[in-house]
Formats: sequence, C-alpha cells, structure tokens
Amino acid sequence: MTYHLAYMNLRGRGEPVRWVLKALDVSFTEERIDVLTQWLSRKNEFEWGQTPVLMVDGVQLHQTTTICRYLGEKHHLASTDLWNATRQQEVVEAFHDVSFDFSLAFTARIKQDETLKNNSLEKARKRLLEIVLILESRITDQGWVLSHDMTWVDVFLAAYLESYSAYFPEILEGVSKTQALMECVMALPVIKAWLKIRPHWSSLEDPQNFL
Ligand SMILES: N[C@@H](CCC(=O)N[C@@H](CS)C(=O)NCC(=O)O)C(=O)O
Repeated sequence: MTYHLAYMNLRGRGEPVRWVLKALDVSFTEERIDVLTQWLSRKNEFEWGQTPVLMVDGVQLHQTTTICRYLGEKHHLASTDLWNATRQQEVVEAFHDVSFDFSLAFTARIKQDETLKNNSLEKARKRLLEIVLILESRITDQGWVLSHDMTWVDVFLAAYLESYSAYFPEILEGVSKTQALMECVMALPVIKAWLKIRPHWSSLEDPQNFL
C-alpha cells in the first residue's frame, strides 16, 4: 500500500492528515502545491478539484475527514464501537467545519476584503468557543474522545486545536482535558519530531500577520 499526499503549501486542512499519517507511522510522500502560483494550473488533475487528496496505491481519495477516518480504520487506530465512532465523528465534523470560515478569511485577505476577513474570523472564534465545550465533555478519564485509548480522532482534533489556538489561544482556556489531549498528541515522538521540522506557516496563513 502506497500513500501520497497532495496538498497546498499550507497547514490548513492538510495538517490533520499529516498528523494522522505520522501517528500511524506509515510511510508516505507529500507534494506541496503553491496555492498562488501552481494551484490553478493543477486543479484539473484532481477528480473533485480540491485538496487534500491522498493517493492510495495511485487512486485519489478526497475529503479531509474521509481520508483520516479511512487511515484510522485501516491501521486500527479507531474505535470499534459503531456508536462511539459515530459520536466521535460528530466532533470531528464540527471542528472541520470551522476550517471553512478560516478559508473564507484567507481568501478575503487575498482580495483585501477586511470586513469579510474579520467577520469570518470572528465566526470561527465564536464557534470554536462553543464546540470546545462539547469536546471537553466527551473526553474520557483516560484522556481521549469517547475512548479508553487514543484513536485517529484525537490526533485529528489535536492538529486542528494546535492550529486554531495559534489564532485564538482563548479556546483552550478552562478546558483542561482538551488542552491535555492536545499536549499528549503533541508529545508523541513522531509528532514532536514533525513539529521541529515542518515548514513555517505560509505567509498567507501565519497568525502573526493575519489577525
Ligand atoms: N470538503 C473538502 C474541502 C476541501 C477544500 O476546500 N480544499 C481547499 C484547500 S484547503 C481547496 O482545494 N481549494 C481550492 C479550490 O477549491 O479550488 C475537504 O474537507 O477536504
């Protein structure tokens, strides 16, 4: 089985996929497509015209959460209880939905539409403050989302939490289980190693010059 990830030169929706691939310790190659200079000429190569795309033995698999769930289940880093897995997926989708507001904000920034940028970011911030409370209530005493053991869902959420909290650190205030979950995933040797070598934020999404 070969894995090849195609994504933009961004963290964005690619980072959860990268973290899940790393946590599974499977080998994969990655290409980073420059969103400003390469994307438009490459878009047609992708069946659904979007990334991230995971090439699985040369076949394209689209949709961030679908890719991560497939990887988690395939490599046994997943809940085997259908109801728990489904309730975990609720949390996954809620956090993934917020990426839409961030992408709106990025596009608005490129188009120099400050109003849309600020409105989208504020929508993301408010939503995150709500959904982090639901996440907190679903973390078990063992520290994972609706599970005794770590699953791909924890890795996926930790990746988004780490990115989102770089914009809005307040989303981790008062939610100690959520913060601990993120830190436990970040302490995995493979993730720790990735955090040391991964490319810096693209200037497009860097929280330092974004907000
Ligand atoms: N629902 C899709 C959304 C994918 C998406 O919008 N990807 C963006 C990059 S983060 C993209 O490819 N945008 C370029 C385009 O739509 O032309 C997913 O979860 O993967």
